[in-house]
Amino acid sequence: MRVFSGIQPSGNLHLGNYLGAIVNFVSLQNKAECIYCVVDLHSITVWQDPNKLYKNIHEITAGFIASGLDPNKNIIFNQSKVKEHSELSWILNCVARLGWLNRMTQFKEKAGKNKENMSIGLYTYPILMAADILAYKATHVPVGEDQKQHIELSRDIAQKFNIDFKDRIKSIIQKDEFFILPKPLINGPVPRVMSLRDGQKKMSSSDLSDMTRINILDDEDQIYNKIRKSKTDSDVIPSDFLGVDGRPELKNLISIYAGVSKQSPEDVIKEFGGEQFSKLKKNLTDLLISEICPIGSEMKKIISDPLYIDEVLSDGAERARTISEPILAETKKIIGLA
Ligand code: AQP
Repeated sequence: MRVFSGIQPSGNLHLGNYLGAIVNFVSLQNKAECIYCVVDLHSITVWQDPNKLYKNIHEITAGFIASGLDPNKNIIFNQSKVKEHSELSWILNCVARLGWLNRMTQFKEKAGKNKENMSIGLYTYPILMAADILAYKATHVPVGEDQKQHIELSRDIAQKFNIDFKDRIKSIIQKDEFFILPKPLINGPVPRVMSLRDGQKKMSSSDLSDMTRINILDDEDQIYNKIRKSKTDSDVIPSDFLGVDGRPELKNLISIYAGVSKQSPEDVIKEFGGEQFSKLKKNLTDLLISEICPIGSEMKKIISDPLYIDEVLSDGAERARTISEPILAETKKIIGLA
């Protein structure tokens, strides 16, 4: 079992990243060989302030370590330090089909009506993601639910490569398949955390309003304010989970509460059934402060030691390259470039 996953350094590491992905990263480190990447090349598919990007790369790295990832046990690095990602991405651009990319819903959602003005990188983002995973022949990819379609695309690309170059693969490595078809692991405590201001939209680092998300670096007052002002409706809380249907903001708060307290949403609903939102919000605030603030404090400590973070990233990149270099070299041989 080899695990690969990444987080963009687009600023504001948030509760969605934590509950959808990072909690799972931490539990996998004792079960598998894990490679965790700060995907900086992905982040520049939308504008990033160059004065802040390197600081954001440091922040995500600090977030990984503060959440419990051991940089000795896991490979932690930033994507742009390992050139195999970009090189394999170009090769996979030539394997993937336009029709496959046209079906990617994340591009449609992000581009909206403005797609002519989006970067080409944003459109081809899922192919770089396939290269990230396939460059390590990762078997499992822990992600939030929003990335499911991209992992399916990675599988399609791997499969097409294996079919297109079947005879070469057989003669060069004496196997039927070269790339492994990666499996998504969408089993974090909350696979899709929604915005605090709109229960139909996912919590995201790129949302212009900071009130939509809990950042891992938020202090107690910020968490208190954001939960207090989070959108709700005027009905009381039902006693049965079926009663949350059609009430996305309630469902989101209950799911977050359940994910952080390690209970089922059904048990949480029983606890708050018949109550006003104020009680749920108060208890959720206390719970989030006790879970998130210690990680945020640890993150700040790590951020204050940039030399240490640079060491972690360089060491990780070196270790990552020992895996991805030979895989890219074989890929080039198979397609006839070497
Ligand atoms: N709201 C979320 N709920 C559950 N999981 C989430 N993830 C992100 N948001 C949620 C998971 O976190 C990992 C890193 O994702 P990312 O860096 O793409 O996410 P982001 O910080 O939220 O970035 P943006 O700006 O919002 O980018 P897009 O819109 O491209 O995702 C992934 O495993 C992701 O599933």
